[in-house]
Amino acid sequence: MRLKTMLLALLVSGSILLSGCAGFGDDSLLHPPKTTGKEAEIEKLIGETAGGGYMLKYPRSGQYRSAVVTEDFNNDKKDEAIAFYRTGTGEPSTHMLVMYDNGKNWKIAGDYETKFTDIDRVVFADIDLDGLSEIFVGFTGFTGAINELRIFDFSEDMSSVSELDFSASYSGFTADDYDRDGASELLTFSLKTADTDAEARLYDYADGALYSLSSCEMDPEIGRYDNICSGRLSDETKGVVIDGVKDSVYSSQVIFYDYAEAELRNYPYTTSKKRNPTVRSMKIFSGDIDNDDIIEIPKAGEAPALSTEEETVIPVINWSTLNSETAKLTDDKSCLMNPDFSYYLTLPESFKDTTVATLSKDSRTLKVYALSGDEKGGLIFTIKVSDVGSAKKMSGYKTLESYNQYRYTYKIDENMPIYISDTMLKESFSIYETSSGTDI
Ligand SMILES: [Ca+2]
Ligand SMILES: [Ca+2]
Ligand SMILES: [Ca+2]
Ligand SMILES: [Ca+2]
Repeated sequence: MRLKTMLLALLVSGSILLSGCAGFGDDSLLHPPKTTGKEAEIEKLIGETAGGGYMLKYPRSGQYRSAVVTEDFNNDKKDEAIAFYRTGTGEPSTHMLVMYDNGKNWKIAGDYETKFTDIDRVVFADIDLDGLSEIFVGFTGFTGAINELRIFDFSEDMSSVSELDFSASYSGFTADDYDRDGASELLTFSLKTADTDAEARLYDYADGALYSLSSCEMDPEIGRYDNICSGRLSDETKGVVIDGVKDSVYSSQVIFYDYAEAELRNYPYTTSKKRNPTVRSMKIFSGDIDNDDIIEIPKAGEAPALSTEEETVIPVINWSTLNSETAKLTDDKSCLMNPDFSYYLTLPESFKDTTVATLSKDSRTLKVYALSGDEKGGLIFTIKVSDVGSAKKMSGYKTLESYNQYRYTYKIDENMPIYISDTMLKESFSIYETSSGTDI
């Protein structure tokens, strides 16, 4: 079984999926290639408005990565368009141009100008429940150190756009219905800096303005958020899982609105005084690994401390889901992960607590041994990754799969102390798409 969908699912699971989104390709040119129809009209309007040289700007993160996003915001079967560009002449500035189709021509609904040099991300969500998505734009500088969020709203006839009286600095943000009232809320996250506390904050909307509904502490030790995954944590609860890193050690924080207590919570940081059970040295990110629309969080099992020079003992990764009532993680699926070569093995029941796995220094060889007390016992099987086309003989190894430039092979030891068949091993093996550590 090949699970290509695993990280694809991870990458989109947090996004608010609006249909009909389209981009203009990946060029970042002063003068994009001439196009036809709607795109040409939009392009012409951008050119006329920018006047002279301009450079399209592409959001760095998030679901929408195009410099021009077309989307039907008010469901009237006509798209509206949002374009980002930077002027190259005089005092440089970044523009967000919002355009609408009045039935005859494309017109400007708004031209927002800022000194920020780049766009971090764009999110669309309906926070006032009028059926029309608001535009959430995160602006950022060259270094990406400062991100500032602004929100824009179309007028009812789509002919103008106004900015809400709101701004927030953030390290990450998402929008979804986190409190089960049908409307989206805004959720922002901040890393600890000299000026800011590490916190998550949920903003709700009332009487034309956003207000802070609830906030919770986040782990101030975390230096970077590598993966932000917004979506369903359980059947009832939506939330966000944030995988962060500090000194090459990864951990997850699960932010959700506690419906009963009416407050934002962070599992495990503010709900448990114990060590974060999601701490792991392997670069593995949370995501919906089994496509059931619920986010799983990787929890590293305890690996026996064996003295091995050539090999590193790797822990079993228990993919878990949050029970928001008890604020505990429930283990769903136990795997051995090899993130360097994007595969995992689902362990048979008979291997739990009876085996230990190691990876070679170059991660190409994974070995599973029986546990003998606290020591490494007999070898059960080996998985080796070689380059496709490599002339090196892999004596005794059988092929599991070839994928991209790699061939995945295995050898079951003839003296295996715990039984595994070729079929069992093949069925337990899955390849997944490599994650680059992008957030949603
Ligand atoms: Ca429309
Ligand atoms: Ca709205
Ligand atoms: Ca809501
Ligand atoms: Ca899932």
